[in-house]
Amino acid sequence: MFKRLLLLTLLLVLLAGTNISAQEAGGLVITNVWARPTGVKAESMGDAMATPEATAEPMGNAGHMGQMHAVGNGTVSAAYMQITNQTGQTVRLVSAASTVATVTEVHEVTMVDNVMQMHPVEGGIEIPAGETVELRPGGYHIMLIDLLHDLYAGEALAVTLTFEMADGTTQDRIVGAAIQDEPPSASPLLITDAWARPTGVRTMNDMAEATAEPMGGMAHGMGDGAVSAAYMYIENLGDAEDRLVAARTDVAGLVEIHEVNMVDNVMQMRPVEGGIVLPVGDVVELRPGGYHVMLMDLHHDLYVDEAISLTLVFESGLELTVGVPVVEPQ
Ligand SMILES: [Cu+2]
Repeated sequence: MFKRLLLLTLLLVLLAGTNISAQEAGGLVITNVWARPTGVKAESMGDAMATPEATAEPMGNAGHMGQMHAVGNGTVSAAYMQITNQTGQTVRLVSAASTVATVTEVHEVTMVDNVMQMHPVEGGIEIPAGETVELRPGGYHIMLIDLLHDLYAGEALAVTLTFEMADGTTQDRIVGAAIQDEPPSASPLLITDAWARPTGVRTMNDMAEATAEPMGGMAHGMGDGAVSAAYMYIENLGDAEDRLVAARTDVAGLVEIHEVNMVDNVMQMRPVEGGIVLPVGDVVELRPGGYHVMLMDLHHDLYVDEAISLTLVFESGLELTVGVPVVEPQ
């Protein structure tokens, strides 16, 4: 009886909620999000960002500078990505925010008198309908100024992007940036709209009692045993079928590719035999109540505004590491 209760509880947690996706909205497709580690800043950031001259001058006004040094450690990093606009109207990336940095700005690098400078983009980055804008080293980037802690390769951070739509309204999108030294390499598989469920009860009041204690120890017999799940879209742009067969992350002791199905009128979830098939040209959705990447035996709680690094392993041998923001189901 108790065991059944646990199972139901787990399912409730995993079924509740869904997230708005670019594909569903026909909206903004944001991919290949990554950010520089800070540990080897001097070597990897390049002249524009690593040298004292570069970071001291162009970054902003006096008030901004004052703010910079009040809280964090003065270290900077930058996040990059590709944004494809499928909304049918021109949009602008007008601002960004991240909990890892005291100040987050939308920047560009320009040459002024043969000197590279970076500065906030006036009016934001314009993304015409149907086009892709790339944020990359030496060009547009999300500047993370005065970090609250160092960024290490193999981890991830969450960035909230605010877009201004043609009608003047704004739309926020939360993305995860994988922290790594190099840009993601081109891949036939496109991962978008990844998110993971927060753990702990503080974000899900109605499930407080149900999720409070027993899930882990009982279910898996190790660690504090909290569970979560990650969801996303995977589009196969290649010319061969592939399969998502496994995944791994530092934050979980056990990661499995799961599906939910009905057995004798009872919802159950279980590992997907042979992995999730990714047909050529198709977009496969991992979502609550369906396919998901099950994160078990978490080493620590997952909180909103953070992100985890998740490596997806495919049958073809391809491995993709993505940043997955922790987001409350909507
Ligand atoms: Cu599961």
